[in-house]
Amino acid sequence: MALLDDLKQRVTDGDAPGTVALTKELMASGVAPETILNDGLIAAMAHVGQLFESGEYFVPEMLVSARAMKGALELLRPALAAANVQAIGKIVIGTVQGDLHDIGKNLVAMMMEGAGFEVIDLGVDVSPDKFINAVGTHKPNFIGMSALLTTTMPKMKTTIEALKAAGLRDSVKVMIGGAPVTEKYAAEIGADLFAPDASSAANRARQALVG
Ligand code: B12
Repeated sequence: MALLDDLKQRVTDGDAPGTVALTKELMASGVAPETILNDGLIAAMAHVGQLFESGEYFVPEMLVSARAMKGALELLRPALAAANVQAIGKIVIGTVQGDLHDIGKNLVAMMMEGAGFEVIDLGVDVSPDKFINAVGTHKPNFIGMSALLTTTMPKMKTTIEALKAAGLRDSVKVMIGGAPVTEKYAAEIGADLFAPDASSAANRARQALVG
């Protein structure tokens, strides 16, 4: 679709006002929010990643693209997270220590909300201690950890170890994700659940809860 291609281009160019305007136009013309998200915004960020890998883009370009995407996500948020009357469970979510990537984590949070979860978002660069404290305070069913860097992935394991040391490991299910994270890695570090994307994250969490 021409408008979706246009949207991808705006995100790639880091044109925030253009991205927001086109997202509005697509929504008004009845395109499903999931289509705008997957075929427009996420596809564009994958392309930005390739441009970074090939040396055409540097950090500032990635950043302006990310900002453009965030603006559009705010618009899609209500449509993606349709109102649910009563929370079916609670999740504490955050990006692990040393890692500032939050677009994927925010999407997971949104889809969780849409699936009826109460979401406590700790933000980025979340230390194991901060996760532990939040588990103690909020008593969630799940803790969700996101990592986008191979160098920060080990913090997921550190956090699981810290949960064990605090005697809290059995009180929560640990769910992990992020581009470099795999099902195999989840098994290796003793996480309970892995999901490759935001919608399957919400589905798997709901399934784990209701069976
Ligand atoms: C945007 C971006 C940035 C932005 C982040 C802005 C922001 N607010 O998030 C900025 C410019 C800040 C940035 C900085 C850096 N980045 Co960067 N960045 C990216 C980029 C282009 C896109 C990431 C993204 O948002 N993708 C879109 C979202 C929707 O996808 P996602 O995050 O994977 O999330 C989905 C799933 O993984 C899953 N998921 C995510 N989290 C969770 C959590 C749970 C619980 C579950 C179940 C599922 C789940 O669901 C999500 C939705 O479907 C990627 C390239 C790429 N292809 O990933 C590089 C990339 C991740 N960055 C990279 C690098 C190297 C860096 C820097 C080190 C660069 C530098 N030299 O400074 C810094 C590190 C800063 C830091 N300390 O964190 C590398 C990492 C390489 C590696 N192997 O570790 C990548 C892969 C680029 C590359 N190809 O080299 N980056």
